[in-house]
Amino acid sequence: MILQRFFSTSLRSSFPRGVNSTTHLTTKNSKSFKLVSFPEPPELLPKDKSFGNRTFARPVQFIKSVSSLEQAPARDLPEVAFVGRSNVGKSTLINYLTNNHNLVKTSSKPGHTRLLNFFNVSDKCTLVDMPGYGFRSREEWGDLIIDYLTNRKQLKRLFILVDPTAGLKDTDKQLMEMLDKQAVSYQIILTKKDRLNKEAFETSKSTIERYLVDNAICCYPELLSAGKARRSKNNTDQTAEDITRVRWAVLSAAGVNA
Ligand SMILES: Nc1nc2c(ncn2[C@@H]2O[C@H](COP(=O)(O)OP(=O)(O)OP(=O)(O)O)[C@@H](O)[C@H]2O)c(=O)[nH]1
Ligand SMILES: [Mg+2]
Repeated sequence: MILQRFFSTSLRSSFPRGVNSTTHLTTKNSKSFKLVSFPEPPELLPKDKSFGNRTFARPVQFIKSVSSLEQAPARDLPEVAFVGRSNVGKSTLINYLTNNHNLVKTSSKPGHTRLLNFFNVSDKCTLVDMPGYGFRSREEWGDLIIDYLTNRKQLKRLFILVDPTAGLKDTDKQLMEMLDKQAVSYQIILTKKDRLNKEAFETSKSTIERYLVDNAICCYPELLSAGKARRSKNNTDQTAEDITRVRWAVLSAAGVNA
C-alpha cells in the first residue's frame, strides 16, 4: 500500500521490453520457440559451494543503521540488499546466511525493521537489511527504500523476498516494474519454504515463475528459496543446500569470486 504511491501505474511507459516469454526465437528452419519457464539452474561446483559457505562462516559484522541514504556507510564495496513485504523473513534470512541467529533482530510482528541495516561480509561485500513494505509499514520507510534503490551506486543486486504462501502481491509487482524501468537487477527468494508441503511449494513457485517470465525484465532467471530446517534429515540437507545457493548468488551478484 505504501509503495503504491511511488509505483503508480501512471509511471508505466513504453520502456522497451527485454527477452521474455513473449519473445519468439526463430531458428534457421523457422521454428519458433517460446520461453515458458526459467532454465534449470546449473549445479553448483563443490568449490563454489565451499567458497560461499567459507566466506559466510567468518564473522559478519554489523556496520550501522541509517534512516536516510546520506548516512549510509561510505564504502566502495559491492552491496546486495534484501527487501520485501513486512514479515516476509528478510532479517531471518540474513541470520540464516551468516549462521548467526543473534545478528539481526527478528519478530513475528510485521514492521519490525525500521532502518537500513548494513553488514560487512569479510571486507568483500555489504549486506543490507531493509524495512518491509505493506502491512504496518510507514510512508517514510517507502521513501527510504526508494531513495536507496534509486541512488545507491554500490547496489549490485536486490533480492526480493516473497512468501510462497501469499504469492506475489501488487506491491511486489509494482516494485519490480519500477526496478525494470531503472534497470536495477533483482532476484526473487521464496521464504518460509518449511511452511508448505512440497507440492504446494512447487505450485506457488511455478505460478510466480510464470509471472516473472511473462512480465519481468531485470529479474535474474533463477528462483531461490530458504526456510527453517525441518527435522527429517533429507529436509535439513535441502535447507542447507538452499542457503548455500543463496550465499553463492549473493557473492556472485557482488562479483566476489573464489
Ligand atoms: N517457519 C518459518 N518462519 C520464518 C522463516 N523466516 C522467518 N520466519 C518468521 O517470520 C517472522 C518474521 O521474520 P523477520 O525475519 O523478522 O521478517 P522481516 O521480513 O525482517 O520483517 P520486518 O522487519 O517486520 O519487515 C518471524 O516470526 C520469523 O521467525 C522461515 O523460513 N520459516
Ligand atoms: Mg526485519
